[in-house]
Amino acid sequence: MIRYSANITIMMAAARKASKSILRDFGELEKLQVSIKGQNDFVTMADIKAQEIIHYELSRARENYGFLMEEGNNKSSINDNEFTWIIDPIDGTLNFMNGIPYFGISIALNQKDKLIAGLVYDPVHNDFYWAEEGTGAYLNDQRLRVTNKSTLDKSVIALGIPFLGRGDHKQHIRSQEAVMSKVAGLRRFGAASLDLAYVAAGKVDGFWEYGLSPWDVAAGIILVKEAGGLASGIDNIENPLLTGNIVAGNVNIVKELQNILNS
Ligand code: 2AM
Ligand code: CA
Repeated sequence: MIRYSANITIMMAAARKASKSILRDFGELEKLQVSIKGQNDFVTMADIKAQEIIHYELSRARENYGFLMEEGNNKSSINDNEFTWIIDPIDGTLNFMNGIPYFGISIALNQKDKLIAGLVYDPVHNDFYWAEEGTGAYLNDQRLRVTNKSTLDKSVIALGIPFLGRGDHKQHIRSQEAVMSKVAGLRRFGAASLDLAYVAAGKVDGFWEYGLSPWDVAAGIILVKEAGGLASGIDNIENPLLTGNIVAGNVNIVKELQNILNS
């Protein structure tokens, strides 16, 4: 029987509360009960409501912790407080909006210059992917390990694709073409935090994406590390939490992907 720490228990409770509101809204979107015109506002409200619930629950449980969150302008930096929650209330908003059941609630806890806990909750499947520094990574109460593939040819690699003119599309096409010829398969799921949780769980062998935000990757980074993998910068020196450029997987897969992406 797994013992959940106080922090993990608080994070799970906050995510579960928020998920009630998120799933109610997802049900409306799935049943197409939201007009196309009103969809953006509806989804923005769903994001804000979920974030408010998480913010309320976490501040009630822990005083004087900072918050770095996707919605709104009240973003503190991770250097403002000893402890900072890093939150994405709905990661994979475009999927959520389109009735595609692949999105997550991402909550991480940073202490000074390191991540000490992370949770990615997949509310549709009621799956908690969570990790704590030095304790390992888990899916509900099952211990997780990244896969042990030594080469790319049998690997399934998740990726992010730039959208709406953001990012370098030409460079992405070159990278994707180079990786595509060497792997068993590429997957674009559309929620970076859950993609990283899938790496930790060994559902995919690796993941890369450029230009993400701290709340997309924070929980996933500690999940992958505690599952025995690497979550690094694409150029290997940069900190993916700060730059948003991330490659993850076991050490062999990360090295191979870095070689291709940097050449
Ligand atoms: P979000 O859903 O919280 O915005 C995947 O590429 C990542 O980019 C997701 O984690 C997603 O986080 C973010 N993203 C923002 N806008 C996007 C869009 N239009 N399409 C796909 N991903 C988007
Ligand atoms: Ca996000």
